[in-house]
Amino acid sequence: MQIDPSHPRFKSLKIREKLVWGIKKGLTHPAGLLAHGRGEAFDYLLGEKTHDFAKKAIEAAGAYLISAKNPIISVNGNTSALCPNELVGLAKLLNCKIEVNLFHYSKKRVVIIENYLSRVDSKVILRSNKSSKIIFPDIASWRKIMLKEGIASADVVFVPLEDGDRAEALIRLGKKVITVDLNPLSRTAQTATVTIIDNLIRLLPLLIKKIKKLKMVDADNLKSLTINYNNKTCLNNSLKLISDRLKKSG
Ligand code: PTJ
Repeated sequence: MQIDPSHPRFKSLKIREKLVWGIKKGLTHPAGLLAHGRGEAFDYLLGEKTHDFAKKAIEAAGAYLISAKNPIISVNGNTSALCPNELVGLAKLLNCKIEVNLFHYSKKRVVIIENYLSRVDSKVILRSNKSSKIIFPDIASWRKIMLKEGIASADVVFVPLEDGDRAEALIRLGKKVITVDLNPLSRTAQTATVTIIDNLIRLLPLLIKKIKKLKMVDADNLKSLTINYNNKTCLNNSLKLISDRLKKSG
């Protein structure tokens, strides 16, 4: 659909179109539109801005990712369609791999997403047909399939738009989980080590910029950024912001 750039919701409409395109190409699952709609609703309540609590989370996320021995980026049909260049850019910056891990699993869609991201840079894509798979039985969805050289052996997992079940399982396995979720009440948001409450599209360029800066910081200072970070405070601050905005408009 042709969208007039002067439309007041131009940006938001463009993003929707990208996901619709993602469905046509077989990257995104139709349920991805529902997930996106939920995200949009929370983004609206948050004023479609990157707030201080998100900036704090971005800093902690950067510190965890740089300090990690074996970080990994886990992507799904929404994130791959929305931000392919930024996800690959982040992987290159961190010298880590991207693993496709799907809720609505199909082998075909995994390969379509791997091929799509490989067009940006194939070196950072962990290919499912070249890595052995590990099944984590205590995850009640197809997200239980993980690659041995990827999520299974990672110490820090960056997993935007996650579902709560796997976030909990990854934490139980002793991994640090960094997620992106516009809904501060979701089980993922409440469970993760670091929850960035912001739109993936807005925050990825900020995370990349922050990591470039944090690369100059020594290990002790990176450690104190992670130790001093309080995810609960960030979640509470986001809820307070939503509540204040609602009160003001009432
Ligand atoms: O490609 P698949 O099969 O792995 O499926 C991916 C989806 C996203 C459909 C699947 O993981 C799913 O159903 O996710 P949920 O449980 O609906 O959770 C998605 C969360 O992401 C919701 O809490 C939304 O608020 C949030 N969200 C959606 N779009 C964005 C977002 N958060 C940040 N930025 C967004 N652009």
